[in-house]
Amino acid sequence: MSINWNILSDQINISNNIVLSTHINPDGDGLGSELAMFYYLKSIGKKCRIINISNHSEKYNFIDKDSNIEVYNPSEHSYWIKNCDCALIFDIGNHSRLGEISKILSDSRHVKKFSIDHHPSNSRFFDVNFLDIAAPATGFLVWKFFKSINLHLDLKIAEPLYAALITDTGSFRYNSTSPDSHLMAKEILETGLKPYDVFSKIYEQRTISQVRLMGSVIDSLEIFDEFASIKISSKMMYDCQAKLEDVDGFTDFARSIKGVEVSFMISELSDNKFRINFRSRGKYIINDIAEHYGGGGHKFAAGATVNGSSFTEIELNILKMLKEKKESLCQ
Ligand SMILES: [Mn+2]
Repeated sequence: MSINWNILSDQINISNNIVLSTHINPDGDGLGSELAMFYYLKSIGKKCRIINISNHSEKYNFIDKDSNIEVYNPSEHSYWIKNCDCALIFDIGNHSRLGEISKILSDSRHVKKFSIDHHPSNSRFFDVNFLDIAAPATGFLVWKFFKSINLHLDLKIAEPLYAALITDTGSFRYNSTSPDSHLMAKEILETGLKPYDVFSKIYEQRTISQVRLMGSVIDSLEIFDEFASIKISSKMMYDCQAKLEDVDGFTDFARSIKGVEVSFMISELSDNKFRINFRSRGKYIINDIAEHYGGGGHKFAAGATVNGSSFTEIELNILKMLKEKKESLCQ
C-alpha cells in the first residue's frame, strides 16, 4: 500500500505546536513510534509534546531517556492540546483508546488530526489516516515517513524504532514480519544499535511479582480442546503485589501450548470490569470476538474491556463463540 507522505511533511512544515499521542496502556510500538517522531520534530525545531492518556511500563523508560513523555492531566494539558496546530496519533486502532484526549481533539476545530496506524479501522475521526494494515508495526510507517523525507537515522531515533519493530513482530517471529521489516532492521543496525541492548531491556526485566503472578496464572489454566483460557483476579494481583503491566505476555504463553489454537486471558480490572486478551495461531480469526465485546485489534491478536459480568459468564460466552467458529470450519 502506498501512502502519500507529502501530506504529513507539508502539515509538519506549517505547524508550530504538535501533540503526539498513542493508545491507553501504551506498548512498545506506540511509545517507540511517538518518541522517534518526537526526536525528529525536535531536531527540526518544532515545539511538540508527547501526552499519553495513561502511564507506560517502566521497562520502556530507556527509549525515553530525557523523560519527554507526559501523562495527561486536564489542568496542565487540555488548553495546550486544544490550541495545537496538529495532533499525530500513533497505533490507535480506535480513537476511543485516546480516552479524554479524544474529546479535546474532537471539540477543537483548530487541531488537524492525523492517525498513523496499522490497525484495521475506518474511523472518520481523523482528518487524514496514514493507514497500512500490512505494516508490521506503526513504527515501520514512521520509518517509511523518514525515508520519504530522506532522513538519516541516528542512534537516538533508531532505538525507539527498533523497540517498536521488535515488540510488534514478536522479535521477527510473526507472519507480519515482511522482507521490508528486515530492511528496516538493517538500516537501524547500521546506526550502531546493539540488538541485545534493546531486547534485554524489554524482555529480560521480569520482576519477582511477575514471576509469582505467572505461577498463579498457570494454575488458572484450562484447556478446552483447541482453546486455552487463563484468568487473573484482583486477589491474585494483590497477593503477588503485581501491577497491571506485569500481565504482559501471558496470553502468548498460553497460546504456545501444543494443540492450542486460541488462547484468551480474562483479567479483573475493578468491580465488575474485565479485560480480555485474545491470541490465535491463525486457524481462527478472533478480532470479531473482541469487537463483539466493544474492543478490537488484529485478526490474531485482539482485546476488549467488558463491564458488568463474571469470569464464568465471560469464559462461557467466549467458548461458545469459538466453538461456533470451529463448527463452521468443519462444515
Ligand atoms: Mn502496533
